[in-house]
Amino acid sequence: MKPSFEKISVLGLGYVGLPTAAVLASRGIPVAGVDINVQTVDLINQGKVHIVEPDLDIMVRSAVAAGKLRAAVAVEPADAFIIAVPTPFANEHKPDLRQIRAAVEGLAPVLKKGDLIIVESTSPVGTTESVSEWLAGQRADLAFPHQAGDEADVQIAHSPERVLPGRVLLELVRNDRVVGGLSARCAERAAELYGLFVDGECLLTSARTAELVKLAENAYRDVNIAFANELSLVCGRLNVDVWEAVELANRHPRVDILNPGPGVGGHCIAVDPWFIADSAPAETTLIQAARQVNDAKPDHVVEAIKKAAEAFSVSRIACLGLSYKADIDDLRESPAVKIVKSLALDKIGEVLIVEPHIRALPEELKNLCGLKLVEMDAALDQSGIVVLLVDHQPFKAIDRARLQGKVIIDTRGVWR
Ligand code: SAJ
Repeated sequence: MKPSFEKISVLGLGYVGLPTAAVLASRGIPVAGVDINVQTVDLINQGKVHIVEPDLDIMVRSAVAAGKLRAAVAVEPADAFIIAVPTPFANEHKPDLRQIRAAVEGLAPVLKKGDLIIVESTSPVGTTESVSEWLAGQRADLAFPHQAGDEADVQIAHSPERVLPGRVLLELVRNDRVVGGLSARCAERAAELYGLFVDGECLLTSARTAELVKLAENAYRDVNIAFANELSLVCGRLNVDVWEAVELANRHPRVDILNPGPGVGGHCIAVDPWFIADSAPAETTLIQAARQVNDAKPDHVVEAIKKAAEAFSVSRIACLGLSYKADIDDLRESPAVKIVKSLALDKIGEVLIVEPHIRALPEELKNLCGLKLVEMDAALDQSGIVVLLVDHQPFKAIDRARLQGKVIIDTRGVWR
């Protein structure tokens, strides 16, 4: 029997698209990856990767060597198109769907009867319907599901990615998958595609529900972290160790508070709740408050560092970690970046930054006075204040004797 998907195209070869393309290719399916970044395309075609994610390099290398994965800047015909481009927010936290629109416009000319399109990018409710409408505007010769339902020529679905950076390859295969179609047939066809590599269950629903479910998952986590962060401020005022308090409260069978930290970063949890707030501003008091609590947390850390620097007349501060969370290289929306930037702008002293996952400071930091990227030993030797911003493995392993006599500000509760 002819295989259902002879060729699959993945648009957007980033943190989600590239692993998805590699996993599909590892199942023997020819995959054409598409990205607007020529360097990314070149690197992948050499069997290399541009992101840090466990085992991804090995998988991409072997998929490219086997001839199953290729990358290009232009879209070519395929049986299925997976859109995994970023959906950031623009001014005033408005969702910016331009990259989805550009991907749709790129694939429209090569679309044919029987094709499947899956939007995996995290999207405001209604985006998948818009995709169908945009396509109809470009391809009047085809019938789309918002017009023709189950009788459409092309199937369109939304299946949000739910993988945790650092565990992407594992979670891509193991996690259950919410698959929302613009029609029942769309959802079934998309589930058929995920059947190629997902061991978890495919849970079929409508596209609108799938869109909201993804946003709700991340908003739920954001609200829980905001609670923990607020508690950390309360504990600071009342002189209670917040980590001990959380640990003890979590021994209650129905309490599960997440960990306080320096703030919430990344391209998902710090962004997605705003997509709900933008669609339903009057109904999202709690979701918006959580965003504000988490966004304000870096300022509290900066204040604590300033106070310590003043109290102990320290002029050199070690800041350990820049990424948005442990053991990855991703600096997007990172609270650690915000904190060192404020320290530099406020001229608190010399800031020695340690980030084992990067080779140079990012654009927004590199021209600021007083910031230096250094090795861990140099930072620890030379600084009077040590601020732990990210709980990377090498920082957890620091011999506590190295920290003696220094002022410690541990935003992750690692050195308790
Ligand atoms: N954080 C805390 N305290 C915690 C947990 C996290 O301060 O107890 C901070 C982290 O340090 C980081 C931020 O929150 O700055 C987000 O990290 P994360 O590990 O919670 O989540 P992400 O953004 O890496 O991935 C999330 C995941 N969503 C959920 O767990 C509901 C992932 O499954 C999604 O696929 C991903 O968002 C996404 O792409 O949407």
